[in-house]
Amino acid sequence: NISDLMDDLFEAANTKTALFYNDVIKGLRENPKHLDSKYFYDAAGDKLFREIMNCPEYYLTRAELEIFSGKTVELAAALSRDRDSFDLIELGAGDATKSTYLLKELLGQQIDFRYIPIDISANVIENLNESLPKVLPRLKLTGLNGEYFEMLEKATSLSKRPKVLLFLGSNIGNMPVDRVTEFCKKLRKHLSKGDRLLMGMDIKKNPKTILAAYNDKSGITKRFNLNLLERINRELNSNFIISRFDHYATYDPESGACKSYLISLDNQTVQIGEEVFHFAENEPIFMEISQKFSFEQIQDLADKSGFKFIDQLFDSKKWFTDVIWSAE
Ligand code: AVJ
Repeated sequence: NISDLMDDLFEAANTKTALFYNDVIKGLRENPKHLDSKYFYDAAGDKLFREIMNCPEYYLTRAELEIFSGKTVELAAALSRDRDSFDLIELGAGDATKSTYLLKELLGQQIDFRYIPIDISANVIENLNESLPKVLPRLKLTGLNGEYFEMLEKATSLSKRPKVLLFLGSNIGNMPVDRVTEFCKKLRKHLSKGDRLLMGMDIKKNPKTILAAYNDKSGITKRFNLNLLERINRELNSNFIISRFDHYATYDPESGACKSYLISLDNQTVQIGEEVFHFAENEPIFMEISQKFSFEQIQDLADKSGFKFIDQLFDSKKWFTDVIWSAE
């Protein structure tokens, strides 16, 4: 009945808010303070990220789009070779602009597959359920809203067909570099031998090009970062004064780590629920890492996490790569 359904919905929403609250409190109690970049993506954050993708400095999306629009046939071949049917599972699907090229090509070739986009944003999945059937009426589609591995297990419980995992947009770069191998090993564990992984990775390049992508002139990346403080204000009953924080991005060409921080512009206290936090003048909150990879690092990652190299595609500038690996 309706009232039970409402109770369930409220409970789910409350659990989500409680997890968000706990992560925020925990991160801000630590030294150095940090917040988890997975919380960037509420409705406002999704919109700001779409604006980032249109920034002239943010080359990543355009480079990967060039691969997906220009090398669709090669991609489709590498993924569908030697199999009759499969599930095409996308981690962090976003608006699926890039994958839509691939979906169209696979449908055109009459290949038997189901598209299973997974996204942490409920918003994103609702939009895909709405928009994809309009452009691709023959597409078999099951959207899943939640955390990658929980939803990956759910996808496995729904079907036993071979899997192709898409993990695009250099989302892998959002993990601390020491956890990237662990993450790929975990992906491997959720796959069977011969299943495939198509992963978008940003390549080390001129440090100025990289830094500019995370420090755009129009200040959208700054608003994107500050939106997390606004989201905390909106959802967790807090009183951040947004103008008292500034965005700071760095890139270390040695390690390939591009990091962003919010810097407290003065001595201040902020109340979040029952908790009070002190921010010293110039104290940073670490917000996000966007790791860049060398070719050696990429091959090393495949070897260490149980994958075999199948193919690798590039944009014309060789700034970005989509690697295709097979589970060993
Ligand atoms: C969505 C994780 C790929 O790290 O490049 C863009 C997020 N942050 N600008 C990235 C982001 C700031 C983006 N990823």
